[in-house]
Amino acid sequence: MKNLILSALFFTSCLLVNAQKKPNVLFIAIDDLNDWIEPLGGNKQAITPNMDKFTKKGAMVFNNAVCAAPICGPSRSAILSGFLPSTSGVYGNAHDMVYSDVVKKNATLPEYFSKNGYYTLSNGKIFHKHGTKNGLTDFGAWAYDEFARGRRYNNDKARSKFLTSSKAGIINGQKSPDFKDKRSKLSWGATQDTFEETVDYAVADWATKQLQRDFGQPFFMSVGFIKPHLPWFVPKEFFDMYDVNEIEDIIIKEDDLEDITNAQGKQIFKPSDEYNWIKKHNLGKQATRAYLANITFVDKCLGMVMDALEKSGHADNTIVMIWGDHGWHLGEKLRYLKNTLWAEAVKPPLMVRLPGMKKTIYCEKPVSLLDMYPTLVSLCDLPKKKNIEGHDFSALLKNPKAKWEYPGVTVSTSGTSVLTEDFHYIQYTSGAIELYDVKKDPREWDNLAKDESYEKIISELNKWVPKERTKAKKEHYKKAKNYVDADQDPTIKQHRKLSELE
Ligand SMILES: [Ca+2]
Repeated sequence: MKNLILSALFFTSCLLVNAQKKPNVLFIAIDDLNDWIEPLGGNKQAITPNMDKFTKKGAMVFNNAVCAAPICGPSRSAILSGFLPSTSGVYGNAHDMVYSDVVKKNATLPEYFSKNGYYTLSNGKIFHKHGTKNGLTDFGAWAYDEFARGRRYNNDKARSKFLTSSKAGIINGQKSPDFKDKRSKLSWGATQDTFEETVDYAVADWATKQLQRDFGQPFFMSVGFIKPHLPWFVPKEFFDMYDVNEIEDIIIKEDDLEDITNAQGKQIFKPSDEYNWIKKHNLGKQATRAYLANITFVDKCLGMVMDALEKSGHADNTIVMIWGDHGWHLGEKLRYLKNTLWAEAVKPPLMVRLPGMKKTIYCEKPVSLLDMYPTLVSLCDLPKKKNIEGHDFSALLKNPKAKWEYPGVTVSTSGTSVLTEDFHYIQYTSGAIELYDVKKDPREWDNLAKDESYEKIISELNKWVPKERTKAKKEHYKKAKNYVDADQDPTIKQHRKLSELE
């Protein structure tokens, strides 16, 4: 009998050891971060020592990663649901993924990990907004076993002092009378806050504490930073790291938009209001410096989390994925902000560390953030998730030159972008197209779409453009907004039972 008990104990402990062998996942989102980081070199002046340290210690950096959508809500909805906007109908920030027909039936990424033996927890912005709870924005609390609601979103005290009447065009506390578009949040300045008083510090601090826990099972931890999202207000120390007079000008081709025309030959894009405003007041260097200061700030937050991981007992058994939800224009294509199908907006950073990686490895293959879901499922040896649309890139993590037959596809309300290692093709729903030879023309200045010698290439790339576009459900978003508390929304709480999700 004693032997039987001992055998049973031995068997149980073996099971536990096996269960513990599954790697943990640390899933880190950085809002509106483009390639201005040391590992990607998009702006050589960027000071990001922690991202540099992270990759040099061992990580794969994807030079040609794309987002599934070039704006926060739909990009994150695609990453977490596993469906392109054209399938889910989530194209804009006003479309809540929980009302999408396919999302209703399928487990999101954290829910799938929860269903398969992981403890899931989150803080900060990972999902886009899904209602509020006690006045705090609810970034997908319903999808996690544990969700930490930190400080109020956008509560920096100096910022609230600056932004009393309007968020538009405020520079260092002074509102520009020439900036008419009140919808824009393009504004910046150094705050009097200490680093420890910021929202992102609170999220990083939370993560450092969680990493000291023993969960008794593998964990899936999401950490979402809101910088460098607008408005660009961070503590003064980060602005002080960049001398505005030393900031290099962004290289811009003033007639860049003239070769993007419709069937009648009419130019379809104009310089944006923000671009004209910055140009008129000669604020280009200031804007660049502000974005850089915000990146250096978030890099410090990231460093806190990575240092805590190193010191924890989890470092040797944790997969780290760091991603931006889309890119950002700072003058290129004569505009600021995001939500375009050009390279600046569709190419976010993606860096992945697997335990055992010892150096920076670059991969040129055009993977999508949509691919993170099936890749993590594969790396953690969970049952293959059915239905979702991304592709498992775990083979690339072992060999960056492994076979990869997919282009990076990005879908927006206005069209589709298809990126390969050689070409960038854009097809607008209006019918206008663009084609760039990214090896010869990395700034994507010369649109080759009307050159007949590229007809065959265009027809090949065209095959990747989704032919059907599921319609967005705007009416459902209005309904969601009427619920003050996310817990009271029956679509979210009562209808999302893990056992009923595929
Ligand atoms: Ca051009």
